[in-house]
Amino acid sequence: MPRTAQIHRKTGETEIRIGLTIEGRGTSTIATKIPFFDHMLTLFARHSLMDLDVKADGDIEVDLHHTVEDTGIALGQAFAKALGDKSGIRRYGFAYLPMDETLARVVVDFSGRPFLEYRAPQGVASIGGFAFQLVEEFLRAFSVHAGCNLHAEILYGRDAHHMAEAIFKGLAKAADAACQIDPRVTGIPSTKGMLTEHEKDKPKPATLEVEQERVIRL
Ligand SMILES: [Mn+2]
Repeated sequence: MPRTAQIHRKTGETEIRIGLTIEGRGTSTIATKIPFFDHMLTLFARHSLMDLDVKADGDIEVDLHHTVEDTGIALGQAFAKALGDKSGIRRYGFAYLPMDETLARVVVDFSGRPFLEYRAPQGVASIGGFAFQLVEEFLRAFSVHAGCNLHAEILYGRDAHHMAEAIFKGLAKAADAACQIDPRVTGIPSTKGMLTEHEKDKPKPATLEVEQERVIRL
């Protein structure tokens, strides 16, 4: 049975609808009103070979930040829901992703323990109005809500478009590998016996960070 999830998330700033099918073909319908972000999510679907529909209606007249972050939250929630208790998955995935002069490395563990380690050059130019910083905001929101440990690095690169694209494609390849069912895996691939987040195990820093972001928004 294909692993799928539908997410509908509505706040005063954004309304996001996501449909995700892990056993997909890489097809997508993406409409976020942010052309570069549509480009990134389209290629995420294409290279993860998952099917992805995203409709985001956000307050882009204020800034692109809310729409990008909230789409990251909703996509993370879609992964968490579609993966369920994660029985039989490979759990870990990684990719080196070249894009002309840029090389990105993305490593993911769907551990239930959210953590983002992000390393990219400072002061990277905006991409047609899309601040490069938004890539990190998206990844943080995704990792917190998917419950994954995510390491995303630009090993080297110069072009902002290539650096963003290499990260999204790398995330696609790493997530695809990690979400695959390995027939040799019996049950949940953890010696703890669980990979889903329990209330008492919720990492305080990540939770606080999200709450702080909400406050800053006000
Ligand atoms: Mn491109």
